[in-house]
Amino acid sequence: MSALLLVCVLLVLSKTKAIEVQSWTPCTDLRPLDMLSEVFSSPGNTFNKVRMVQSQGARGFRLSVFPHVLSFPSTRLFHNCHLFPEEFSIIITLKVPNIPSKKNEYLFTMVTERSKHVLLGIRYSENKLHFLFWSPEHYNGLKTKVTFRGILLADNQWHTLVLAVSGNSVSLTIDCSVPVEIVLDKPFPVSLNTTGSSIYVGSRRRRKGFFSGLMRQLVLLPGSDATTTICPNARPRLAELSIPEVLKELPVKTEDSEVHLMYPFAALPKEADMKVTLGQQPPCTDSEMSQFWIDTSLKGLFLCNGVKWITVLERKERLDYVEEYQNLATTSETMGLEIFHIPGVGHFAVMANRNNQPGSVLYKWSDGKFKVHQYFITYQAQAWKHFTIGKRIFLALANFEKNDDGEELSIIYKWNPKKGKFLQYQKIRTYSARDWEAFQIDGDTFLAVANHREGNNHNINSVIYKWNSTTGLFEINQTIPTSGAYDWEFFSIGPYSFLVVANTFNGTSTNIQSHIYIFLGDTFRPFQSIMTFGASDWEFFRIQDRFFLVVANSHNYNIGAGTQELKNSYVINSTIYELNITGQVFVKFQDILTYSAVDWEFFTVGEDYFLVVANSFDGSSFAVNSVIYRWQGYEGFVAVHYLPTYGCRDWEAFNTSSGSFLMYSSAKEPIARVLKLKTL
Ligand SMILES: *[C@@H]1O[C@H](CO)[C@@H](O)[C@H](O)[C@H]1NC(C)=O
Ligand SMILES: *[C@@H]1O[C@H](CO)[C@@H](O)[C@H](O)[C@H]1NC(C)=O
Ligand SMILES: *[C@@H]1O[C@H](CO)[C@@H](O)[C@H](O)[C@H]1NC(C)=O
Ligand SMILES: *[C@@H]1O[C@H](CO)[C@@H](O)[C@H](O)[C@H]1NC(C)=O
Ligand SMILES: *[C@@H]1O[C@H](CO)[C@@H](O)[C@H](O)[C@H]1NC(C)=O
Ligand SMILES: *[C@@H]1O[C@H](CO)[C@@H](O)[C@H](O)[C@H]1NC(C)=O
Ligand SMILES: *[C@@H]1O[C@H](CO)[C@@H](O)[C@H](O)[C@H]1NC(C)=O
Ligand SMILES: [Ca+2]
Ligand SMILES: [Ca+2]
Ligand SMILES: [Ca+2]
Repeated sequence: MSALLLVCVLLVLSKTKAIEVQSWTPCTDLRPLDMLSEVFSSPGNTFNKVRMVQSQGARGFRLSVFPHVLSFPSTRLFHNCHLFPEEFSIIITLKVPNIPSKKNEYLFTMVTERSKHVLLGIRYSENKLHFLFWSPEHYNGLKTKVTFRGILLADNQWHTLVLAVSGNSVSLTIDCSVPVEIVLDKPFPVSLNTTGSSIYVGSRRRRKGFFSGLMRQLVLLPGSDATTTICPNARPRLAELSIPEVLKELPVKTEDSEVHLMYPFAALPKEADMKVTLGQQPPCTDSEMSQFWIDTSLKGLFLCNGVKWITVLERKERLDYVEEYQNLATTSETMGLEIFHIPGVGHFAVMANRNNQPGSVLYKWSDGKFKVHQYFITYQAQAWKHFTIGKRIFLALANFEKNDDGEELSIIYKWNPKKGKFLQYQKIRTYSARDWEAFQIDGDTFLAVANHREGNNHNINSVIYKWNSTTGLFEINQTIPTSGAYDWEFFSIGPYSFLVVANTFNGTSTNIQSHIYIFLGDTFRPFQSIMTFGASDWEFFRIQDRFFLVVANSHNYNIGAGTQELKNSYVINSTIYELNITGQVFVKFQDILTYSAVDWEFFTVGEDYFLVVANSFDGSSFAVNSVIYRWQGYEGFVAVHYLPTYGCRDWEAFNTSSGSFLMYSSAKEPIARVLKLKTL
């Protein structure tokens, strides 16, 4: 027998053995078992009287229902075998206003369904806490009762208890303070059989002794003492190992901070009861307005706005909400926005301002805010593009109008590290330039300008420039005919390089083709044409091994040939395309209704992917919501946040050491806003 074969046989043998000897596998996974979540997600449970209450800055459930409703079979926790763990801890967070003397209330119990024996449980009274368990030596329902005295729980404050059991020791830790230990005569049973029992939350299966407070946490942690995990804690009274998702802090607007929310939370009472319905989707009409519904199967929380249920929280959600962080008064309305980082210097935002004087502004991020760093005289600036060549740092500016000398020039600026400023480097003749794109292919640096029109003629050439390292200047490399070009986007997939242009208008219509080019040999060649509607932006992004392009369609304007019927609409679809790799063609993936969309920005938070669209106009008003969409796999992108914006022009996402941010410019008011992404 070869050595390799021997190893295989041994592996097979030991595997067989492990299966046969059941006691080798623990009865539960050694992870926190959230009993409060379990009771709400138990199938068949119908709730209509559970209230979620927010009090002293935290939320809990008021369990005012019939006891048997708040239970679930123990097998849901102990699925491998039916023995309760020998060593464990129980973590409870609760708030009790008061309790009459002599009265006892149960926090939870494990009760056999047939004989109604309490196998294990915790109850408390005015100044005591009792831990009860069944000892197998006693056959008449006799229990061991471990009593902690001088425990004042009913003081209307949040408290977190950890009861830890190991062998002969039972210890109780309240609010992460010093544990109190009680040593038992006999150790906790090694084989407490849970077969045929259920866990009751807030009762011992009777109305008597029902828990009257708020419960926020109820967790069984098999195998260890949770205090080492959750203590010490900045908020010891709310120390948390695991709580139901819906109790986690909600984005309720508070009066004193500048938290700006996208949902109608502001009107909600802060310290008041909120009606919560669980189970199947209830109706949502005027009378359910401002009520919550917890979808226990999807573990989502929804708010009724009087018409339909709005998603407030979903289990998987990481991006929690977006809050206003900085309102930046700009000297004039702003078009394009570019954010970049200079190593060793810091983060910068440069904006294309409408007015020539004092012109466009470069801001530097310092002390957590953007502050003015440098002004540039610009002529209806449209966009900036940051790029580097080796250690050289550049900004390319697209000017839309002629300068005071009647010359129409766009400017490349270069960073001067000594002066800490950008200085003019090269002037390039452009035609109502809308955008610059910078990219590298095989070590060569290119710049592409989107020439929008010359006089009234929109059908002109846009130009690709190439860096000549001998002269240190950009020189014309290729011209490409465009129609009212608004944006260039470069992307690469594997070894292939692409450029896509957003063509807005050909002089009579916005319903025209925008083209994707592929770099083959030494030039860009047509790859694919896509029908667009006043296309103003393309954004390329990848999600795992999939490649997407999304177009911002801003305007559907067309005089029907023959009919002379005028189409003039801003509320139109913008479309996401996905590359079919075998077909080598982008195909429509998803339509998203937009309001004169002028920019898309793709960003990630943790493991989630997002798109934010700049909606700028609905046909009558510039006050329209821009929208954040989250990638939800086969469902595509789903709207998750609505952000009120005014004439929104450009979105950028960036990170600093203090977090993740979004920023947008407004073409209709002299204010740009920085939003902070709050994550769970
Ligand atoms: C637990 O009790 C059930 C029913 O009384 C019994 O069938 C089962 O064998 C017991 N399990 C253990 C591990 O003792
Ligand atoms: C770069 O500029 C020099 C000087 O004008 C010229 O001789 C050379 O051909 C240019 N190089 C390329 C690659 O065009
Ligand atoms: C454009 O650049 C490519 C790639 O560097 C080069 O091969 C080609 O000769 C250039 N064409 C012109 C017209 O300069
Ligand atoms: C512009 O596009 C429309 C629709 O594609 C077409 O009918 C029209 O002839 C084009 N006009 C010009 C000037 O190219
Ligand atoms: C947008 O696209 C959807 C789905 O393709 C379609 O049902 C809808 O009619 C489109 N809306 C407009 C305004 O084109
Ligand atoms: C991709 O293109 C190929 C070839 O045209 C086609 O057979 C295939 O069905 C396409 N796949 C998808 C997902 O559309
Ligand atoms: C910003 O940080 C988030 C969270 O760490 C990360 O997922 C994302 O990729 C970063 N984005 C950028 C633009 O660096
Ligand atoms: Ca671009
Ligand atoms: Ca974009
Ligand atoms: Ca952008």
